[in-house]
Amino acid sequence: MNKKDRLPPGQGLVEDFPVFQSGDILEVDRKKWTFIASGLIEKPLRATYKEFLLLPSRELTTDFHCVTGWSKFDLRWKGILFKTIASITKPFKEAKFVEVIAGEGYTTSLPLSVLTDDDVIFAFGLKGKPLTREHGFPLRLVVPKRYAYKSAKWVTGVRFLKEDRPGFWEKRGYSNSADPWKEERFS
Ligand SMILES: Nc1nc2c(c(=O)[nH]1)N[C@H]1C(S)=C(S)[C@@H](COP(=O)(O)O)O[C@H]1N2
Ligand SMILES: [Mo]
Repeated sequence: MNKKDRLPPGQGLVEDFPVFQSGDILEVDRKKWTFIASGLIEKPLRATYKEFLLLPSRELTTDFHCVTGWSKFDLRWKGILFKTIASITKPFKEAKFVEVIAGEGYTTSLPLSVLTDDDVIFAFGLKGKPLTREHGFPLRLVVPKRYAYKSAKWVTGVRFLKEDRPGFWEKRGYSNSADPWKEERFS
């Protein structure tokens, strides 16, 4: 695909990788950090940083689109596919949505069917290096097909739910479906 076709409507390409969040850049101690998967799943999961890194990992190169209008191409992430977490935790049939829990009260939510796409990853590495603090160390979600407020930084866990629980920006007037190709910016 050529560069123009890869840019969703109303977006502008940037060369640097901006840092954006609602509050402060968090400083997370990886020795104290745990990842917790809970809710409507057969096998709840609790993993330390070391344990999380031992799960089967993948590298993926994807594009990133912020709702404020910038897009960044070809970010090379390393991490654990959401699909892998789903196969380990075995969501019940009733689990239709997932609330992603991040530091300092930031949450976002997505349908389980969106998260099990092949390009959705819990990233702990970027461009061959460990993820930096400002981009979400120790772990962030990356959902390339949605505006980046769905790509939560400083993730601590996921909750599998029957009904949707709109997150931080979704409650503040931003689109819950957040598809950049349909320019779903606001609700
Ligand atoms: N925890 C947390 N994650 C977050 C946000 C936030 O405010 N808090 N902002 C989102 C938004 S709006 C964007 S554009 C991306 C920015 O990611 P970056 O700083 O790695 O570029 O993070 C997303 N993830
Ligand atoms: Mo954003």
